[in-house]
Amino acid sequence: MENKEKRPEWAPEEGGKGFACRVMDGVEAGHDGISTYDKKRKKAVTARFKRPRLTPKQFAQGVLEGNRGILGRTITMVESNLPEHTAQAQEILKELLPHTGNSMRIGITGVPGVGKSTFIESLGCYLLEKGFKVAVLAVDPSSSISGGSILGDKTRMERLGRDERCFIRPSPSGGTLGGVARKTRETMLVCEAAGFDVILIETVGVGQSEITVRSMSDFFLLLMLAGAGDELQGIKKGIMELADALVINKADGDNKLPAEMARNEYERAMHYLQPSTEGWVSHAYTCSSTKDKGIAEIWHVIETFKKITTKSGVFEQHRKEQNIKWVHEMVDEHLRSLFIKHPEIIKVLPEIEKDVGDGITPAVAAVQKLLRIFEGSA
Ligand SMILES: Nc1nc2c(ncn2[C@@H]2O[C@H](COP(=O)(O)OP(=O)(O)OP(=O)(O)O)[C@@H](O)[C@H]2O)c(=O)[nH]1
Ligand SMILES: [Mg+2]
Repeated sequence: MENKEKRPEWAPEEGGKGFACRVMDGVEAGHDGISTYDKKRKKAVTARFKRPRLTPKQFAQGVLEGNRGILGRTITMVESNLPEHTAQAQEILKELLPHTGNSMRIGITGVPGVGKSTFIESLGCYLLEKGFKVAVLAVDPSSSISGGSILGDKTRMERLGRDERCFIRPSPSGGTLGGVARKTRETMLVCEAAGFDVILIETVGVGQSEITVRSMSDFFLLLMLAGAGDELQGIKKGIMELADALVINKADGDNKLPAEMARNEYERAMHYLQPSTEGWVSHAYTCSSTKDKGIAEIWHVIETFKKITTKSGVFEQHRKEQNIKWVHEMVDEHLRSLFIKHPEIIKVLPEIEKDVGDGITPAVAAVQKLLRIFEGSA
């Protein structure tokens, strides 16, 4: 830096060159946090505090020690789409993997407004009181558009959000459901390594996302409402068959009796369904998430489930199968993305689609042609 010395205005005239005080030009950056105009870049700049770069081992160490800042940074890396972040996240996960698997993973689904977030708040607070550490995650495939509905939930889950022993993470946004699922799964593993005992995963039950969340949870809970028909709730038999427990929420006030009646009805209907988990009979319950009623009973059901399935080996078997299925899903996702992004495919696909649509080319022939193009130049 050029050392331009200036005499300060208040220097005595007689001080001459030998005056001991010199004023130097300031550094042209907002190093004090106040933005300064950068002449070269022609814009205001604010110097940022640079966080020290950590190695994957240091990240893993921080997570294992329960450092929340590092936990957040690790999850941000897991959720990033930048190749260098993905590579680093994998390194960290490798370090963390031996410390994962010690939580109870609970998936919670139901139609919008059924009370999933409120239920999570109530159950979460109950678990904190019992001394558990709780992490709340979400899978919301629409969040790429809306920015993540659980963000609003953070204010809804007010009691939980305030507690140090609870960690709430909104749904990762962007990409396909497969991409969102991968990020949530890995986030779940990071949370386990950080010592969270219970992971609650919220997803809205109106599409594919509940099947995805089912495939990453040990216990799957379906929240329902009394009085609304099955069709109205968008609940298909298939979803009921995925559930390890069916809970009629909002069983309070005038709704208490209808909720009890709905419970009886569903209890009967469940006799005819395939059990979701081998050796476990799913039942229907009622609860009020706003009044914290029935929550302890549901936790007792979950604990009993864990005991029974651990004893029979189904618990471990499930997780193994889920991991293997996950590998297959990721391979599918990767191959599909290679295919869709292939320059030759991009070129020919619209025309082939048009021919299939117009009935000129049979679908099978179109697939064969596409695959030949893909394999030929892949
Ligand atoms: N009376 C009563 N109201 C409830 C209960 N649980 C939730 N609610 C209310 O139902 C509304 C929706 O609750 P949420 O928890 O946001 O529902 P959600 O299923 O998470 O909704 P989405 O995230 O939008 O899918 C809120 O106004 C809650 O206060 C309950 O047990 N009793
Ligand atoms: Mg919600």
